Amino acid sequence: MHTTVGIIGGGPAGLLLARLLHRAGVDCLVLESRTRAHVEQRQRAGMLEQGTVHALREAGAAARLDAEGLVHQGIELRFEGERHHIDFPALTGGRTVTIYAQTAIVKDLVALQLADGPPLLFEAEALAVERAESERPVVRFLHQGREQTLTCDWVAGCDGFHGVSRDAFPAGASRSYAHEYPYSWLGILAEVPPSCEELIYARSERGFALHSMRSPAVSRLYLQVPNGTAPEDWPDERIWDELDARFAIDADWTLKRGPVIDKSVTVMRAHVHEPMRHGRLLLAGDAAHIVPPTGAKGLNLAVSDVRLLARALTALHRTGDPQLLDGYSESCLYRVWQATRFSDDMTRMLHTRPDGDAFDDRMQLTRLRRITASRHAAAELAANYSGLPLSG
Ligand code: RFL
Ligand code: PHB
Repeated sequence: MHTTVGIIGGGPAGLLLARLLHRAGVDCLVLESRTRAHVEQRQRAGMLEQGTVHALREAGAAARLDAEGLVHQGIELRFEGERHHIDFPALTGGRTVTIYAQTAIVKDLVALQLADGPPLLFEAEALAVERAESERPVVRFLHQGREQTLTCDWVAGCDGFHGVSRDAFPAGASRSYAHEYPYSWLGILAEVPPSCEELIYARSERGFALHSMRSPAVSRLYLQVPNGTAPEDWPDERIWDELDARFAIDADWTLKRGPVIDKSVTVMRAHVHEPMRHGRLLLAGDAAHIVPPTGAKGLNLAVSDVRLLARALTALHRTGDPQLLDGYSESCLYRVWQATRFSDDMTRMLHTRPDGDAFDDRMQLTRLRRITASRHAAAELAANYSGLPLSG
């Protein structure tokens, strides 16, 4: 088997890259280790920057997003019994964000790809990328019980944090920066209309809570919990009581309760792998970097990586000019580090540390007060949250 660009991973990064390359006339093939049902149901992100929406439109994959996506004008910060609206359009010169589930993006992209290509193989697990330094890198993979090889001109490692692409970087050719936070998120999906119009980021002495949504009928909520927490430790009643306590404000407001249809725990970590290219192997999305979800950046970074990668591979294919590809890693990493910094700031400002003291509490509140009191500080948050421009 041979293809121009072998794509490992059929998550948002791999699927969108395949779509963009296919439309530009660049031959490619996607290997996804899991089943279609699994990738379409994995509960994850929901907040899209304007640039992400634009990229999905450019890829011809935004028909349902345009019909069903919920456009938000900002977020709400809650602390000390008060609510504060951060108005994105007013602070950023008109930018907004859109709520649309990652599961829906994946379903839309899978449907397009199965309808008119490029090829997408489910239950095809990449085992290793070999000869990345050569002109003809090879992906060894397991499909239908047989080990097979895919020879490529280029390999795109879009196989997420637990994938195998990163392993093809020889020791000494790369460096990883990692941080694990001393808390996790318990996330639930509930069949109940959201109790708010915009996302609520709440800081309380009991810990962080986030109210998000998936549609006018489905709410998505998160609670900060200790590392090592099992979802079974939290019966539904306990979750709703704790959310009530953390979202409590002095004004009249109630959190609507409903049937919980999904419950899971996510560890909070940051991880950046540098560089994002080794020879003819290029990493994109979670395969190269993970940020804590408090800044809602992971999916958006995956999309901005593949926009740059599709552009670079298309330029090479059309004109033979490798300049964009040579600059790929550096162009991505500026934005990756800025998003990591922003996500880290949001995380530290809103979560209580298990070993925190009264001074830490005051510093968090002082940071929050600065944002709600200063237009300049609020504009900094709004610009980062709604998305930095693609380059620089
Ligand atoms: P994915 O989605 O992990 O996809 C990688 C794919 O590769 C496959 N794979 C392999 N395939 C073949 N061979 C192998 N050896 C393979 N190994 C793995 C996997 O099965 C999978 O299908 O990575 P990708 O495409 O880079 O996309 C990244 C995003 O999924 C991720 O960054 C976001 O979900 C992060 N995130 C959020 N991002 C946002 O921008 N906004 C948000 O609001 C947001 N909220 C979140 C989040 C992530 C969360 N969790 C669960 C970590 C909320 C949560 C709770
Ligand atoms: C989500 O809707 O899942 C979501 C939204 C914002 C975040 C994290 C997760 O910061």
